[in-house]
Amino acid sequence: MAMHLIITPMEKMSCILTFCFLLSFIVVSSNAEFVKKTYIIQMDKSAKPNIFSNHKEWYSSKVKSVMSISLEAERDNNNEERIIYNYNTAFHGMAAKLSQKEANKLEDEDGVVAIFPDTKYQLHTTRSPSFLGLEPIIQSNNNNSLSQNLVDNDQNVIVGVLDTGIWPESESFNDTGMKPVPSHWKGACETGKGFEKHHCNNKIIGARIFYQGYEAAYGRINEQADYKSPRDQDGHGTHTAATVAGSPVHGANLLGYAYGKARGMAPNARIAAYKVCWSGGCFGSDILSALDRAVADGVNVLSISLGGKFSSYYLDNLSVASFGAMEKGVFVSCSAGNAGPNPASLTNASPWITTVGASTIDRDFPADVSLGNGRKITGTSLYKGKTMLSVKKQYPLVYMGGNSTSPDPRSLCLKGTLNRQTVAGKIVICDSGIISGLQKGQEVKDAGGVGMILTNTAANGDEIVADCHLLPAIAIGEKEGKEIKQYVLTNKNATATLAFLDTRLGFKPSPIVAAFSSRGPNYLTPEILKPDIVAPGVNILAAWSGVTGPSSLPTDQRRVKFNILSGTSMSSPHVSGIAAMIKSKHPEWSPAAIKSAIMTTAYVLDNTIQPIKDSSSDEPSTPYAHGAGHINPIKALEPGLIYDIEPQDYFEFLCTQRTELRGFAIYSNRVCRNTLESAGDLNYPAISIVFPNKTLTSEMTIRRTVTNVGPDVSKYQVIVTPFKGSVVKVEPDTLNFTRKYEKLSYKVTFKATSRQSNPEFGGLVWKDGEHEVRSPIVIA
Ligand SMILES: *[C@@H]1O[C@H](CO)[C@@H](O)[C@H](O)[C@H]1NC(C)=O
Ligand SMILES: *[C@@H]1O[C@H](CO)[C@@H](O)[C@H](O)[C@H]1NC(C)=O
Ligand SMILES: *[C@@H]1O[C@H](CO)[C@@H](O)[C@H](O)[C@H]1NC(C)=O
Ligand SMILES: *[C@@H]1O[C@H](CO)[C@@H](O)[C@H](O)[C@H]1NC(C)=O
Ligand SMILES: *[C@@H]1O[C@H](CO)[C@@H](O)[C@H](O)[C@H]1NC(C)=O
Ligand SMILES: *[C@@H]1O[C@H](CO)[C@@H](O)[C@H](O)[C@H]1NC(C)=O
Ligand SMILES: CC(=O)N[C@H]1CO[C@H](CO)[C@@H](O)[C@@H]1O
Repeated sequence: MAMHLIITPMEKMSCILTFCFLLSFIVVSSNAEFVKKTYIIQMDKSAKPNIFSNHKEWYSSKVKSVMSISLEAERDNNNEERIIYNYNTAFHGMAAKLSQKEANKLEDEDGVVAIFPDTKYQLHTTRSPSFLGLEPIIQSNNNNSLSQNLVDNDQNVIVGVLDTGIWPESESFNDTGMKPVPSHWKGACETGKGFEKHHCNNKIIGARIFYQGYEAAYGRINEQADYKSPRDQDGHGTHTAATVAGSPVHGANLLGYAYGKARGMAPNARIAAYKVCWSGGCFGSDILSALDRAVADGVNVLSISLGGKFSSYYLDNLSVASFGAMEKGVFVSCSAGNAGPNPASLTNASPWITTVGASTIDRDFPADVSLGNGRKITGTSLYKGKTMLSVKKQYPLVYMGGNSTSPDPRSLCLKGTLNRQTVAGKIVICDSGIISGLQKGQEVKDAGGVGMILTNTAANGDEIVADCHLLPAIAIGEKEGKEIKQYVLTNKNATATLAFLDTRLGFKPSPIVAAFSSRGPNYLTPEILKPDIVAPGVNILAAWSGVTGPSSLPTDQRRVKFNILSGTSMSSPHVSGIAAMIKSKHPEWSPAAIKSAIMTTAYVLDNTIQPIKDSSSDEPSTPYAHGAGHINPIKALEPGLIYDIEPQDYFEFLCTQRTELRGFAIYSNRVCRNTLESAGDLNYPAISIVFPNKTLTSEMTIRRTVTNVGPDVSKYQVIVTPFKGSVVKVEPDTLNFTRKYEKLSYKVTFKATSRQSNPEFGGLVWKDGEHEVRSPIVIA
């Protein structure tokens, strides 16, 4: 099994950078009346008059109507610039630059629910809580119902994290204010090298190690290279645990980058660390054992950022063990993997697992390459160090790649390929691939290079991810990388310099599905759409091990309290934390109910109100990349309806598959009752139609049952997107509930009307005026 951490990552950015805004931003003008501050304005979404075609337009007109500076005076600054952020997801409204007077006026306008100044000057939060709509609400002084929802969560939810252990001294695990460990907890605090009983507290309530499988394969753990105890040498487990349930830490940052408040998704939840990964790998048997133990200990949620080959349900230890966890009511969230954008590349696709893909947040770390010919190209970097290149000087630039007809292997900057004579004192261009970009930086540094430009190749396109390099280094997308290489190949005296621009917020568009995020379809069972959801997984700041540098290179002597990492390893703990939050609000909900709440409330539009894009194509992403969409935590607390699934239903699903059933159902004796006609009838919150033998007369019907978790009397109406190749009919098309927890069923019939060469995508939404319960639809 491998950790789902991206080591040579990439993120999309470049040309769109000019549209970046800072959320905390002040414009000072000579006239005090016109001093503008940023306000966050919460709007009543349903109050939009019909004359406006979208909310953005409406917000714009609201702001225009209260502007005290004449439109003429603002003609260079069009009104769009006053609105620096549209909230159309977890929170409805905008952030806008307004004078005090304008803000007062706006407060009295129809449709305005609340307005509050964004008082912090430093950039807030480790951004993902804020981006997810959790943070501005908690930080606001407003006493609105949303903050109540989030603040009162109790401390009885326990999240088990299967990973590389934990660094207990991190401020993210400070237990100040936490009540004693719940009495139902049966876990233990195992001790060993560097880990004593006192390292557990009311935040880290359990810590265990599992190494038998590892030692069976590799021999005894090298105690020089790793702690044979729950202590985290690597950093990965500390990062994921802190993302799930870290306590708030003010002033968190990595070498000054991403400065703000760091906190987990469920800061009141407890953490139990199960160390299953050692330097060299994580073994299925150790994972199986840890999972089993965690369930017995009494965890409510499991966060697993690991994956192996997904060849069948019964041969995959994680799949088998998580079935048992699900039977015991434990929610399991796993990373989808980083093998995207290849189709059918995902792991952990069992239907009882919540499979999480990765997307960007609205924060980036821009850095500029200025070429000798005057061209400036923007990439990304987390470099910060004493050795900076002068922005006024130009440095010789070298690329050893030859040309496209005769490529040179030295272009990859692998170990031992760089000649000191060619490289010393120069900025070296290295193509990405084979080893991590961080390691390439080390090679360039060792050969006397002063800087590095890491250029993407076709394999990773224009998606660039920031790295914490050991020398001045910037990652650049494929297209712009080509331009730089062309410049070097056609100029004898090519030069450049590198500049690092710090952290920017408000990046648009975001979210974007990361190119590396593994994709569907689910090749074991195409009727079950995977991944389930996407969550932040690019450039995520969280706690780190005290004995490993931020680049993870053995030569890296830097020590940091927080590190920035990318991968579906980072997105899965966001979902585990949000599941913990839902569990604390609805303790009786099954894992399937929690997953349903997360999926049916997800959003599919970005912060420019366009369909969420796919970084690998720059086109709208499909459900094979984003599943149900991007997680929307506050909505997920009150989904209206849920698609519930009992353990026996999952077993019936297995009965429809050609898989061995032995090994499943460790906690009960189950037999096939053959209640499911096909896998597509599993009560999943997503719909994936696979015509067995598609002809123009093919027809397929699937059945679903929803449980009312909203008000007793609720009336829902269905809306289905139209499809080119099929007619879709839902029966009945209204659902009238008379009490909470009532279940009502419906069926959906798909009739093929024309041949489509590609899969078609859409959605089915049940609406009651307050809730929108959306299931993605794929017709393949
Ligand atoms: C917030 O609202 C609750 C009731 O909803 C009330 O009891 C409490 O006093 C309010 N707090 C503030 C600070 O207004
Ligand atoms: C934990 O947090 C509290 C409150 O912020 C602080 O007073 C205390 O020093 C912290 N403990 C540690 C070990 O850092
Ligand atoms: C590419 O490089 C090779 C070897 O250096 C050279 O022979 C060839 O002419 C070059 N081709 C182009 C198009 O520059
Ligand atoms: C390149 O640099 C060398 C040495 O600095 C100089 O002699 C030469 O004229 C330069 N060539 C061009 C084309 O600028
Ligand atoms: C599948 O299609 C073939 C012709 O393309 C037809 O002979 C066969 O009967 C079909 N099978 C089913 C189950 O519809
Ligand atoms: C639900 O109620 C509406 C009237 O409010 C009615 O038109 C509709 O037929 C009812 N649906 C069902 C399935 O009973
Ligand atoms: C219970 C279970 O799934 N065991 C499997 C764990 O993984 C090993 C190696 O792939 C298999 O041999 C076991 O059968």
